[in-house]
Amino acid sequence: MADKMFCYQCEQTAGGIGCTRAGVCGKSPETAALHDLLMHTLKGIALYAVEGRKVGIVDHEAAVFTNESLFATLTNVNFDEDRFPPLINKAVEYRDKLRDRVKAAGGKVDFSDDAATFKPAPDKAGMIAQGVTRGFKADSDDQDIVSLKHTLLFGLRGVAAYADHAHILGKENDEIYKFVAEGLAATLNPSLTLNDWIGLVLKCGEINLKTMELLDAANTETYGHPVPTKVPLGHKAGKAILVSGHDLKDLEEILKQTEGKGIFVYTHGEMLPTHGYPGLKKYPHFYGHYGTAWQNQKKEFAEFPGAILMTTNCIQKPAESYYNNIFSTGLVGYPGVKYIADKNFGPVIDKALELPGFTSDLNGKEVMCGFARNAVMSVADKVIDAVKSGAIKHFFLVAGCDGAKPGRNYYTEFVEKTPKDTIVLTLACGKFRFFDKDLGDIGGIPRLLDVGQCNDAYSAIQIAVALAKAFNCSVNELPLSMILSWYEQKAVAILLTLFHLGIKGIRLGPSLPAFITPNVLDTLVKTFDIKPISTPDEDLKAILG
Ligand code: SF4
Ligand code: SF3
Repeated sequence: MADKMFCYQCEQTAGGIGCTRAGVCGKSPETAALHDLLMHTLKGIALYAVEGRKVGIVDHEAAVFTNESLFATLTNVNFDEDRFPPLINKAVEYRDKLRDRVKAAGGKVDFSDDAATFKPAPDKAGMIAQGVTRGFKADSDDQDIVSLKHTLLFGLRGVAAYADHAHILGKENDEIYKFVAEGLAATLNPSLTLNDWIGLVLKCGEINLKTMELLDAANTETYGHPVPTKVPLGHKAGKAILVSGHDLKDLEEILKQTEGKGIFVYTHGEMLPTHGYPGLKKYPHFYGHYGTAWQNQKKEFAEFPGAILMTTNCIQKPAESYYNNIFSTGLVGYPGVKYIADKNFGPVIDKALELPGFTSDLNGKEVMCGFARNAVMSVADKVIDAVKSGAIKHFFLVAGCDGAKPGRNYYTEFVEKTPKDTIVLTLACGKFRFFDKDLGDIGGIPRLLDVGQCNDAYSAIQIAVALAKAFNCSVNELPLSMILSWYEQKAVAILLTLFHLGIKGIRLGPSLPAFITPNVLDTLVKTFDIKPISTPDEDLKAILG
């Protein structure tokens, strides 16, 4: 049977090769085709954006639009096919306007690439047909080049996501826009060599570091530096709203708009670390955390007695029982899920008031969050002394995405088995495999430190850099091992940043990306000593000796 689509951007891709009938994530072939056509059009914009800069033309709006559109095609963000035709038309409009400006300024515009010239079909069905022939399978050169090209494209989706978060909080860096355009345009250049591609992929890691630094500044300048904070996992009797995803501004809006309404606000998934921000934790009705990682949402959301808001990834097809209670905003979309475009969350609030809410208090467990770079560095002397005295023997960064595969139990077991004289730093939704475990402390320093969301990877990097500085060595020489889990494209961007920083010996799981060819993997192994995870016992033995 002919393939209906091709997507292999995430860890759960079908058979470890590619989704060809429908996405394991639930993405339909039609939505996949529209994602592909939008991506294709963004490459067209990029060609003119790169040429425009040579003649002094920078289209800021088109650059912001490009990042938003890239974010919309990230795994588990937008499954709503009706949202894409307007985006594709808008992209073509940006492309053609930019072409005319570049032409008027004397720049090069005579591109014959289809991405630079194609005309969108007048309707959704026609666009789907156009997208089918313009997807990832259309790249047909050397397989290793295709592998690196797609690594770049997926890395750019991650960069775009982080840049979009920063932009929402008013922080931008033109260098990011410039590179996103250069990277997208490069994918249309058939004369680039394998070495050029390796350079571009590493440069993507460098730009992602700058992007994450920008996002860190956006978050901390807006909401203050996170402080260690106890977060209840129970609930309060009363009406309830659950906020999921990664967007701090949306959460703040919900908190503001629910003030005095008798509604408690709970976090879900990657929103857990937001409890540590002074600018958010000040709201008395910002109560606790509910549920675990994204892949458990069908069960957990069905049991939540209030309204639910998805601000970014990862949304899954809602079950009938809560279809009417879930809302999306920003770039998130799911067919039939009510979309809030204007950040007036009145409909979410009305729904929360209409639903029963929790009928009694539940004093459940508590977990700690807020160990971002500022909090950890404020006790740096204590940490350094503990390392010098031998009280802390090793640090593990067990970080990254969660997912549905049973093999992800590795991370739970790994953390459970870490010796008592070691510290576990964690970030992103993979932490839900072990976030509520009581690992104790070492001289008052908790053994499990939650650095934040995947969006806070910069914070973990800064902690590692500070430790290396204190011990006058490189990060690779620290008693620090990185045990990473990946799922979507933000994790790809972070991995490229770690390569850019020259970090060696990363253990990656639960499986390696399908878009990495054996030759590219071989280069990564030789250069960065990257390894797949094996078993917790074997890996701990290999690390600790
Ligand atoms: Fe498949 Fe992942 Fe693509 Fe979804 S995002 S279609 S699961 S590869
Ligand atoms: Fe998780 Fe989707 Fe990647 Fe932010 S919420 S880490 S998977």
